[in-house]
Order: sequence, then structure tokens, then C-alpha cells
Amino acid sequence: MASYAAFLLLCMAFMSFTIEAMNVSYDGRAITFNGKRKILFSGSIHYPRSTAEMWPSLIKKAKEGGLDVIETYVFWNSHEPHYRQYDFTGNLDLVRFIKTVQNEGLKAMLRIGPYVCAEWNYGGFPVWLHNIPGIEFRTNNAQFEHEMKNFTTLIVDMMNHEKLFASQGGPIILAQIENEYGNIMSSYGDDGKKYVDWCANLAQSYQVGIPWVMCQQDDAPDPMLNSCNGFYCDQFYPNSQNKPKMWTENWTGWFKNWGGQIPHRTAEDVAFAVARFFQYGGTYQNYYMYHGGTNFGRTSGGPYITTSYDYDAPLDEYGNLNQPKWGHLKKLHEVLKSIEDVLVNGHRRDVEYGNMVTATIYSHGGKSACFLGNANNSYDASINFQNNQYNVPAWSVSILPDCSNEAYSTAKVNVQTSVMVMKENEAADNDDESYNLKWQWRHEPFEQMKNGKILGNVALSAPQLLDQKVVTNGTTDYLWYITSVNVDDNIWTKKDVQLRINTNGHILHAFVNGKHAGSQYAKNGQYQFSFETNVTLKAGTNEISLLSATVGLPNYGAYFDNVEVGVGGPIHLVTHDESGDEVVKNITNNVWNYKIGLHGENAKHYEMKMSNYEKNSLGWLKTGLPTDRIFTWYKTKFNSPVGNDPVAVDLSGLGKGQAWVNGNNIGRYWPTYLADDNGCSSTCDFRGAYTSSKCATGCGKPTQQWYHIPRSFLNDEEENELVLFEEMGGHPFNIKFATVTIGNICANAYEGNTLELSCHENQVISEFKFVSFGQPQGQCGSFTKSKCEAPNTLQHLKKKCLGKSKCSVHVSEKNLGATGCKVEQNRLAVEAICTIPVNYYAKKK
Ligand SMILES: *[C@@H]1O[C@H](CO)[C@@H](O)[C@H](O)[C@H]1NC(C)=O
Ligand SMILES: *[C@@H]1O[C@H](CO)[C@@H](O)[C@H](O)[C@H]1NC(C)=O
Ligand SMILES: *[C@@H]1O[C@H](CO)[C@@H](O)[C@H](O)[C@H]1NC(C)=O
Ligand SMILES: *[C@@H]1O[C@H](CO)[C@@H](O)[C@H](O)[C@H]1NC(C)=O
Ligand SMILES: *[C@@H]1O[C@H](CO)[C@@H](O)[C@H](O)[C@H]1NC(C)=O
Ligand SMILES: *[C@@H]1O[C@H](CO)[C@@H](O)[C@H](O)[C@H]1NC(C)=O
Ligand SMILES: CC(=O)N[C@H]1CO[C@H](CO)[C@@H](O)[C@@H]1O
Repeated sequence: MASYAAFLLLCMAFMSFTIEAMNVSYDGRAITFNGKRKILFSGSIHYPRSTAEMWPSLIKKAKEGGLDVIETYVFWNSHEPHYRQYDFTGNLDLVRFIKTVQNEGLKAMLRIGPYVCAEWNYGGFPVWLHNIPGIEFRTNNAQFEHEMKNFTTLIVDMMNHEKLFASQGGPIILAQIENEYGNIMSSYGDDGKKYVDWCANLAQSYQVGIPWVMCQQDDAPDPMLNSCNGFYCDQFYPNSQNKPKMWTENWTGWFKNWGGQIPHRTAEDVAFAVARFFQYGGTYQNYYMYHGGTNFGRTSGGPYITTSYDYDAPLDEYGNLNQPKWGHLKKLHEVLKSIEDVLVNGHRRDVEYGNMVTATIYSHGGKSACFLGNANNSYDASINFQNNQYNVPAWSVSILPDCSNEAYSTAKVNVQTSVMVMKENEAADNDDESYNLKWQWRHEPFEQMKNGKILGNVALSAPQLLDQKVVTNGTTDYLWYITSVNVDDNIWTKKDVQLRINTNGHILHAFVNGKHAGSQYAKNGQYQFSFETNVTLKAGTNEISLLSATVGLPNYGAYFDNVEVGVGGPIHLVTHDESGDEVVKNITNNVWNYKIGLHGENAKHYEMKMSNYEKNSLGWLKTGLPTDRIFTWYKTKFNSPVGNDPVAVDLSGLGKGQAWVNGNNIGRYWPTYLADDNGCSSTCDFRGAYTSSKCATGCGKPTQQWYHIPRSFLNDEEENELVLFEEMGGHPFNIKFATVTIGNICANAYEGNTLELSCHENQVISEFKFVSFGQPQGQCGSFTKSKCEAPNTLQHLKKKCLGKSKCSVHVSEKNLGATGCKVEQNRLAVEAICTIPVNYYAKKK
């Protein structure tokens, strides 16, 4: 066996090094590989939103889910954080990512942009780009085009050099230039059109031998392909009969904002949208996102995009299967692939039944395949099609691969639902000491002037308020604006003085003479707000220090790049004279001193210093731990949770700030930002057009309580360091570490299907909470039995499944016993518990 395995390995290695150029092209029906039309299922996985260590498993699961193509954007601001200084290391190793895709036998679509939107900071543009004199983004502007060309060329050359284009035998079959420009082009007038043509020419000039795509660009010049992005794309048609119908972004869910609820798009509705797209001639479709992942560090866009970018995608933030979505789509892919030949080559004919019910027949070479679609959101249709009677539920598509037997209905989910749970750190259970985390802390100083000087490096001084981007180049969230004000008149030294500041956001902390005078943040996705607080001034020189913090720069819309952030002004000190009239001191155009970043960022307080953790207490205090105090650094050590399951940390109790594990920035946290109380409902009807607020959950709860710590950030079974910068005030006493695993699984399978139950591989099915074969009612967690059911189903399932990590049961009366229900189709509903056997890790050691 060993030699056989070695032989296989050799073959695989050989295969991945065989360079076989592929001619990827397209015609009016599909993308073609060496002239052969293909149906392609694609899914977005953005490499910086996971880790290089996670990529192989994510891509494997995507392949198992039936994908052919992995799509990613290229993130310019991460690769070129400073002008002409590049980073392609760690999870920015684009070549390694594409090669991982290749090693799993999949294809890639490379959306270079370099504008990416993607809820990514500043849409993927480096902030320094904004500061190039005379530049205007995404239009006919020489400076912009020069820089865009420089970066785009770098990426194309890199792919070329590694022979990663399909024309060179590599996996990249499609590339994209620009991104959704059609949505905003009209704002740029004639220059917009000139820019689109320039983009198309640039892409063509690379001669990479694969097709280029411009998504959401109705006028994409030939031979650029135009494609559709949206929740539904069945009504989209390309701008030429010689181009295929392509869907580059089918949103599988939606992202989260601080203060927003948790979006959820049902498996039934995503499947419906995809099946309908294929019913109406689509041949290429991409799930945006297939794995959403995490906005580590300061990569999330604005306004106020959260650190989690889970997206309710088929693979969850941690890389676990999001069931039933993953499995329901997998089955759809299998069915559509089984009729690929007829779909890409066949003649299509629609038969209308009224009420938005349509049958579609594809036929080719004596074979045919059919779709029965019902886009009515309430009416369950019963239709006679080719002399057979069919029920087509509201908002569903049934697929009949032979035009007579239903192999798949988007409305009938035959896949388990997995309820994920956060399991508290096992290491903690065994060792009470580490559970009581020991904290050290230190202050972040409130910057102020001493004798007209600021300690440390002042970036610049100017008699005006500057856009935060211009000063920081986006290298930090934080910028100090510091000035001094002389008052002699005694109306200013009385009680009644107010400081009024207009700011462009997102958060402002104000200090007068080194004392905190107040903090405020923009709410509801609005950037601008006015800040007002009472202050006490003294006769003579007063120091006013403002710390402005950004929470992700905007990433979407015409001219989004010019939206100002930071303290925009005006800034007034206001009091009243003897007669009660308002007196204003306008300090807007004072000389302002700018200091970039926090003291602790510049001193790298977050860098791991484990080796001398106990000794290295310089500046860190062990006693007098402050709570509810702004500008506090905290740090602690913790053990890695046992096993391989993904790890997350609960940061409730804290206010707002950033967190680092062993020096890796795991993102901004803001657990005190609660989601709106209204707009959630306990039931979710998949029928009817999806919007991002439909089926939302989490009302009144923190938008994000748990934060992902990738396993590769942790030291194996050793001590790790968590560092927090707490900006708003909070306490670290609720912080706990957990692993993410399956708790309960529920499944529903209709007669004729096979029910598959599956826990994580380190778990077993330990108990059944509910089993009924007949006409059970309700949903996962609240199933109820009806009058009729087969009597011995539970025993049957126990025998097949208990103590196993996975099992499957064919759902039929023959197998499970007669139900006695007088219905067309019985179903089996099951709820079971997955647990990790007590001695699982002990045995492994
Ligand atoms: C690639 O395929 C397309 C369409 O099948 C064809 O028109 C083109 O000539 C081919 N190119 C090469 C280099 O073979
Ligand atoms: C910001 O970027 C510009 C180039 O766009 C550069 O000239 C300037 O020195 C940078 N400023 C800082 C503080 O890095
Ligand atoms: C990008 O700009 C640098 C100089 O800043 C230059 O050395 C390099 O050749 C340029 N790359 C391309 C492809 O033009
Ligand atoms: C959906 O079906 C109902 C019931 O038959 C009908 O009244 C309604 O007009 C249909 N809606 C559409 C948009 O066709
Ligand atoms: C500011 O002071 C005024 C009286 O001078 C008082 O009415 C007001 O409530 C104070 N505002 C705050 C926020 O303390
Ligand atoms: C204060 O100065 C700023 C900048 O010149 C100006 O925009 C603002 O209107 C002034 N405020 C008042 C009350 O005049
Ligand atoms: C082109 C397109 O469909 N864009 C959509 C992007 O997402 C938002 C939110 O659903 C839609 O409103 C846009 O129409």
C-alpha cells in the first residue's frame, strides 16, 4: 500500500507540473476550454481574509461543494502599503494562493481591479495614492492611470512569471479589470467612458491569452465580457450575442455593520436564484462570498464594516460548513453538471403557465432536460407538464434532468442544519489557574503640549484642519490634532464655556489641559457629527487636544475616495457676555500640530514579548487594573485551546478598540455597539425577493461578540499573549476563549432521498433529541410529531448512527417502516447532538 501511495503522490506531483496550455475563450453560450463549452461554478474566497494555513482546507471544501473556480480580488493597499514597498508574505502571498487552487485541481478567476469595493478599506486603494498631487481616481486622469498601470502590470507580470495563466498551463481562466464601474460611470461624464476604454486597452495589451471581464459594465468594449452582480441575475443579458451570460457576484448573504443585525439568506433562496439563472441560459456563476472570512487588522471598509466578514456564506467565517447552505448548493451543482451538455449546447424553449410559472425545455442531440420555475412568492403551483402532474412550490425551481423525474427542488432541503456552538477553552477546564486570566495594563498618554512643545514626533503643523487621510496616509486609525488657546478675558474663565466641534468622523475624543473633556462617535453610518461639551479654561495658555479615530474608510460610490475623515471643523469655543449674548472664539484656523498614531502603536506594545513575559513589565502594571477608563492597554497570557477546531475569543465587557494575539492584529472590536432592537423575526420565509434586512437576527445584541483567532496565530499548546487597546473604556473580566464546533444537527429529508448526518470528524453523534418519519412539523430545535409516523425509526437511527461521526439513512417506508400517513411524500426529521468523546484528546496524545 505504501508504495502505491508513493506512486500516487508521484503521479500527482507530475500532474501538477505538467504544463498543458489551455485555450480559454467564449462564445454566445459559455466559456470554452479548447473549444468545448463548460458550465462553471465559481466562488469568492479572498486570500487576506483567512490565513495561508487555512487555504488548502477552504479550497478542498469548495471543491467538495462542487465548485470549479475560485475567484479573488487583488488587494492593492495590502500589497503596496507604502509607495513602491511591497508585501506578498503570509496571507498576502497571492502566488501561493493561486498555486493552492491549482493543487486542488480548481481554476481561478483573478479580479485585479485594482478597485475592489469588497467592503475593504478604501475599496483596496492605498491611501497614499490619494495624496499624489493632481490625482483623480477612476477616471481619465494621467496620474491615476499611471499608478493603476504600474500595479496592474506588476500583478500580471507576477502571474506570467509563475506561468499561472491558463494559456501557460496555469489555473487562471479569467481576469478582471476595474469593477462595477458601470454603476457610477455617469458621474464622471465623458471622462468615464474614456477611462473604460483605457482600461479595456490596458487589459488587452497584456496579451495573457485568457478573456477579460468587466462586471456591471453594460458597455464593456469588445472583447471584454460584461457580467452581472446582484441577488438575482436571471433577467441579465450580455451586451453582445457573442458573449455568454455570466454572473460574477451572486450574493450568498450580506456583510455586517457595527450597529447592524446579523443578515441571513436562506439556502432555498440562494438555490432558487442560481437554478433560475441556469434555467434562463446562464452558464457561469460565482458565489460572493463562498467563504467570507475575517477583516483582520484595519482592513475592513466603511462606514463601520465589522471585523467578521462571515457573509452567511456556504463556508462560515472559521471555515466550517455552513449547513444546510453548503450541502443544498452542492446537490444543485451535481444536478446541473449532470445536464451540462444539453444546457450549453441545447436549444431552449419556454412554456408559460401564467402567475410567473414557467417550464423550460433544453434539447440537444435527442436528449432533453427541463426546469419548472415558479417565481410567484405565495402560490404553490400544480401544473400539467408533458402529460404529467407536478407540484412546483412558490419561489422555487424544480430540475427534471430527463424531463420527467424531479431530481432537485430548490424549495426542498435534504441536507442537515448544523447549529454551531462556542465551546469554552478545554485547557481552562483542566487548569483553573489559566481560566482566571491575569492582566497587566498601562495608560496610553493623552497627548498635550508642554511649554509649547509636544513630546515625540509631530508630523507637521499647519494653520488649518486637515483631512486625516492626508496626514496619516492611512497607516493608523488615530490622529491627534493639538493646539493652544490663550484667554485673558475673564468671561472665558467662568463656568459657562463650551467646546463645539464639527467633525467628519468617525470617533472624537477631546481633552483640555490634559483632562478628558468628552468622547463621541458617529452613529447610523453617518460620518459627520457635531460634538459639544462644557469645558473649563484657565487664564493664560490652554491646551486643546483632539484624538480622531477612523473605523474603516469608505469603499463604494462615485468619488468615495474624496470623502473627508477626521476633524473638519469649524471648531468654536463659546461663552456668554454680561448681557447674555453669545461670544464665539473661532479656533478653526489656529495652528494645529498633528501627531500620527498612538504612543503604544509607535512603541509596538502589541508585539509579543513572551520570552521575558514576567520580567518585561517595564511600563506595564500588575495592580490597580483600571476599568471603564479610556485609552488603556491590557495584556494577558492564555493557553491554546486543545484540538484543531477553530478558535474565537469573546470580547464582551470591552468597549471599542483593537486586539492582537502574539503580535497579529485580529481586528477592531466594538462589542458595546448593539444592533437595533427592531426588525428581527423568529421565523424566516424564504419566499419573495431577498433584501439584506430580511430574516435578520441578533436584535439588541452586540453586532460582534466573538473574534476569530486563526490557529496559525497560536503557539501549539503553549502560552500566548493577547494585547488590547481599549479606546472607549470597558473591562476585560468576561474575556474567554472557545473553540467553534457543531452542537446540534437537524435534518429533514423527503422520501426517496438519503439523509446524511455528519458531525465534525473529532465528534460523534451521542444522542437523538427528536426523530419522526411521517409528517413532522416545525423547524430545527422545535420539531413536533404529527399523528402519523413509523413506529421504529428511532431504534433504526440509533443502531446506524450512535457513536459515529457520520451516517446515512435512505428515507423510504421500506427502510423505516410504514407511516400510515395519507400523503404524497413522507419526510424524516431528526435532531441529534454532536459531542467530542471525553477521552478524544487523551487518546491522541
Ligand atoms: C481558441 O479558441 C477560440 C474559440 O474556440 C478560437 O476562436 C481561437 O482561434 C483559439 N485560439 C487559439 C490560439 O487556438
Ligand atoms: C504620504 O504619501 C505621500 C505620497 O503619496 C508622501 O509624499 C508622504 O510623504 C506620505 N506621508 C507620510 C506621513 O507617510
Ligand atoms: C513602476 O514604477 C517604478 C518606479 O516607481 C518603476 O521602477 C517600475 O518599472 C514601474 N513598473 C511598471 C510596470 O511600469
Ligand atoms: C401569484 O399568485 C397569486 C395567486 O394565484 C396571484 O393572485 C398573483 O397575481 C400572482 N402574482 C404574480 C406576480 O403573478
Ligand atoms: C453645560 O453647562 C450648562 C450650564 O452652563 C448646562 O446647562 C448643561 O447641562 C451642561 N452640559 C453638559 C453636557 O454638562
Ligand atoms: C470659523 O472659521 C471657519 C474657517 O474659516 C469658518 O468656516 C467658520 O464659519 C467660522 N465660524 C464663524 C462662527 O464665523
Ligand atoms: C448591481 C447591483 O445589483 N448592485 C446591488 C448591490 O447591492 C445592493 C444591496 O443589495 C443593491 O441595492 C444594488 O443594486
